[in-house]
Amino acid sequence: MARAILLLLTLGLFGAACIPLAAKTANLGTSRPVREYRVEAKQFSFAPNEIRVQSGAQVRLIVTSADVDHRLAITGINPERETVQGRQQTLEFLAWPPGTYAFQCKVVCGMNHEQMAGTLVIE
Ligand SMILES: [Cu+2]
Repeated sequence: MARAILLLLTLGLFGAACIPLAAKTANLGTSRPVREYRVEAKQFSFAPNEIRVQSGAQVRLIVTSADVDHRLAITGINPERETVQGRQQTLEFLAWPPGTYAFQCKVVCGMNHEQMAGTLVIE
């Protein structure tokens, strides 16, 4: 009996833990128009350094470099997609939840690399 109760409790907790993940996956599965933004990276800034997007939008950032390799990474947004391909990087993500997110360059690209930062605002 105790085993059965423990099993039910475990299954219940696992199921509750899966609900937010299932909701997030369901959002990603819908087809939305992609909003594309272009960002130019060069020593030692991003242009624009503030990007405003609508919450719920599917966003594609196309980052190009005017000089050396850079890598734009947005804290809290799809960190697994922080990759660099030559001198162009494409980041695609669902703009959710609303808030202000910092982004920065993750490649040490010169003396003032630390200044390469900006803000993504999901409105
Ligand atoms: Cu850099």
